[in-house]
Amino acid sequence: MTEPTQTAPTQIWPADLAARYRAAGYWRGETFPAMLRARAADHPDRVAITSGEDQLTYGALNARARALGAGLLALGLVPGDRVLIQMGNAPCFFHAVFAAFAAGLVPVYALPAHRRTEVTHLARKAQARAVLVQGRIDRFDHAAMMMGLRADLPALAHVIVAGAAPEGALDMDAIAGDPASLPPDPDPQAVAFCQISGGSTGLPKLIPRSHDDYFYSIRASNDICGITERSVYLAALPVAHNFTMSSPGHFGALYAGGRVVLCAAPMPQIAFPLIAREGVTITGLVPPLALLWLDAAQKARPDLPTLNTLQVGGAKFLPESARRVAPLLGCRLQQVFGMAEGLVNYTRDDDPDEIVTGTQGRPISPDDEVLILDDAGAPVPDGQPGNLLTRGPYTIRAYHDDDSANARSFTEDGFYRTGDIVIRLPSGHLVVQGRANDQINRNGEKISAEEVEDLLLGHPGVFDAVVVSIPDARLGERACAFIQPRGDAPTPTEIRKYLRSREVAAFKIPDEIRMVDGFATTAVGKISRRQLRETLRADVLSELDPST
Ligand code: OOB
Repeated sequence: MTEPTQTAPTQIWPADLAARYRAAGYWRGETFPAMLRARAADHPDRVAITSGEDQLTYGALNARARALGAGLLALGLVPGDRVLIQMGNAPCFFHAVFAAFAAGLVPVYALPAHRRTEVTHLARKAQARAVLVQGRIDRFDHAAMMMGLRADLPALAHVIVAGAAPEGALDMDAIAGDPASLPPDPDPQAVAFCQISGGSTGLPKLIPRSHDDYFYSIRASNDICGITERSVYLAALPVAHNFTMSSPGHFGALYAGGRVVLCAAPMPQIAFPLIAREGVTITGLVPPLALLWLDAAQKARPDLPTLNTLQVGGAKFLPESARRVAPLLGCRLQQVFGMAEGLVNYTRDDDPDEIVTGTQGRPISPDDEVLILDDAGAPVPDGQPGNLLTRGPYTIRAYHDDDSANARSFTEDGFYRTGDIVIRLPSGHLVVQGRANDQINRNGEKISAEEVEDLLLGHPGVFDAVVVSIPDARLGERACAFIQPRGDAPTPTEIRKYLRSREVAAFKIPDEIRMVDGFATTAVGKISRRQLRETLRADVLSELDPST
């Protein structure tokens, strides 16, 4: 197996734009290790993170991060090395991430739902030298999974486990070194960490984010969302997701000297009492969860006097649901339309109600350049749907080590093709209409139709497969796989079992599996998969609603 290039991830903006972003005060030279050190020096005894009965102060978080960071270097890791981090909403995530920052290591975030296929891909692509993993998340044994994939990852020197470490792995709690051995703070333009893309083709891509660009998005998000040292942010969605991390998320709360409350599961019966007990002021949800919260609130009005803002994002929140937020939860709704690649849009506190319920907000920065283009690349007027392209002071210019994705996803002058179809209103607010490409947004989790088709084709009984998104009242969208069998048709149960055996994230297993005799072809026998997906999707839609 050939390994990819050994080069470390970078993120480079053209010099003239970089100079402009610096002159405008967006890029201020802040870095993650310096930020936590400063907060710990300013208010060491203030609680930074609450998790169940555990309270972690800024001072304790900084001290543990520095000792662990020094211990990681003592293991032979060197600044610039990538470390894959797969942890849930637990204090160990913050220890691991800030330890990596202190040591100049570059975290690459995997989501808890990721399994062998995704984790191997990410670790290989990043050339990760260590993984830091929570032993178990929701009863799944991540430590065992990591031990099992070591053989596939020659660059991986250490598996470090928070919780019970299996034989051959290191116990994260037992790792400590002398903070005097930590390196100087990194270059603020250097890559702080890699986020991962939702993507519409293949496995997730690595998104290198610099200290400078990320801190700008955090600071500006804090301003827009009114985050101060009195704010209490409930991390209900996974902490490694960009929404939960920086919009304004837990990093925003820590930046402001506020408090982060970790929620083990985002169900209303767990979250409502936690909000009341901890005085939570703001939290963020994907639409399906927001619907659960709204229905729960309708049944038993919760008393959540401290909750100012419920953010909803990651997928489209329909106006009908959006209008229920203020009356039922007694707080303001904020819509958030963002992407791990950069651009984040928010509705603002002083926006009229119909803008808050009917749009997905407007960009953070006056220097977020937004283009809405037709398929031929010509600008479309406000009010008309078009493809959203963007560039700006916190939107990446390239994925890590992926020439073909970069050629597809970025224009020559550095605009990122988001793949989203949006309408821009004269006020600058964006209304998301859907996706231009074949991505399924299931519960806020992004699924590449192509990736699942590819997995299905690996089954000996599958001759061809097409995966489409279907609107779903609960999930927003669900995945439907059409399968043309080879020989005896496998049953949907067999197909699901097969996909599980391929060790992919469970959210990628299609919700619906239909067997078909064959797929339409054109006169010359060619089929555009894109068109095929559209046709099949239209068939299902007309079945669901014969009037269309
Ligand atoms: C967030 O980030 P990703 O990288 O998981 O997904 C980005 C994609 C967008 O391109 C869009 O297709 C969809 O998710 N999306 C929305 C949306 N927010 C994201 N579609 C409709 N309405 C919305 N409000 O999902 C993300 C990152 C930072 C903040 C918030 C969400």
